Amino acid sequence: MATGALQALIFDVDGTLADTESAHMAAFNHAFAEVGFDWVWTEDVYLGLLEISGGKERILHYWHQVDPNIKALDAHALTDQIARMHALKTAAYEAAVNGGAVSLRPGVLRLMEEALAAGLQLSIATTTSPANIAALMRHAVGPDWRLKFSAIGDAATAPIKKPDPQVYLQMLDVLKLPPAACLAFEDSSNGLRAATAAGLATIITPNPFTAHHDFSGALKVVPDLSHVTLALLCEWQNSGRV
Ligand code: XBP
Ligand code: MG
Repeated sequence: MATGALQALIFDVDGTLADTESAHMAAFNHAFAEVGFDWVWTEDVYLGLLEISGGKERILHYWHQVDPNIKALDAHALTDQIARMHALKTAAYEAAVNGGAVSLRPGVLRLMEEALAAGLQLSIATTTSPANIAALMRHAVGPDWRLKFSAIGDAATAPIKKPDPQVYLQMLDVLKLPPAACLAFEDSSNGLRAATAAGLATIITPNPFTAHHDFSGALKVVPDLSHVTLALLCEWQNSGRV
């Protein structure tokens, strides 16, 4: 049983379920120090780098920006070095999350529980690594967090990152639902473009790292989900159809 036409909610992770990017930024900087690189990503630098989805992709993008000699590096050695840095970063991020550095944004857990109680399906569509999702959800929801989700798409399932719609198209396929029966929740313009390209109406909850992004085409932009109920989502979804 679901509420009228709305049958599933599909959530982005970073910046939507939780304000994670400060913890990601700190973890990147930890990894750079671990490998002896004198790189330090400040908030200003990271704000710009967030235009690039995916941690490994972001490191490579930055490396091209700061080191003209990168072209001379052996491609395999470069890939290995980035993989090593990203593994150190992911371990540091997990430790930070397990230490309580990140909590779910207002209204997220209540809306999820309300949706499940009404018979809707829940899904996750993110560009982040599976280990990061598990750390966040285990800490915020508990060891059985996966039982709440019918479909989980991430960097391992969808290597073509947002704004490409791959991860959202995967989720619609697994949910066996048309886009019109779902709503997506995002925080960034890359995320909005990915969800929209998959045909999904999208609710945006900006955060300090994405407040300047262009959210035209979103169904709704709200500060957070603290006042968003299932009834309101159905109202917005129906108004979006008009
Ligand atoms: C946002 C991202 C991720 C994170 C870092 O993901 O772009 O890359 O910044 O995570 P989302 P990784 O789609 O959830 O907003 O280092 O694991 O890539
Ligand atoms: Mg996001």
